[in-house]
Amino acid sequence: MKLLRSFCALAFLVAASGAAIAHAIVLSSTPSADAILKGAETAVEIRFNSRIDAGRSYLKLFKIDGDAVALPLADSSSEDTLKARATGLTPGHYRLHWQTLSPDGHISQGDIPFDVSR
Ligand SMILES: [Cu+2]
Repeated sequence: MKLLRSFCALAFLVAASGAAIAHAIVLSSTPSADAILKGAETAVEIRFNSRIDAGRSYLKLFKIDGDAVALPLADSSSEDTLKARATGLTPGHYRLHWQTLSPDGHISQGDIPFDVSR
């Protein structure tokens, strides 16, 4: 038990000292959190504070009380941005779920809620 505890402390120290290659944090997003959109389509773009591994990242769009909408990643010209296009949107509440792998080997994930209005 003592060994396990000191291992965790070491892992924490290693993680803390790796702050220069920190895991991905969202700097900005389209749609922005709690945005209210109109129309059936929107560009999706999430920019992170660091380079991300797009091949090990994904976006999923869920409609609250509805079906998940597949959201294939589009080619992004910059290494810190995930891009996609959401189509077939109908009015309601949505949750954009993102997951990505950053250079420090950490998986980060989060949700961006938004609404589509009539
Ligand atoms: Cu990290």
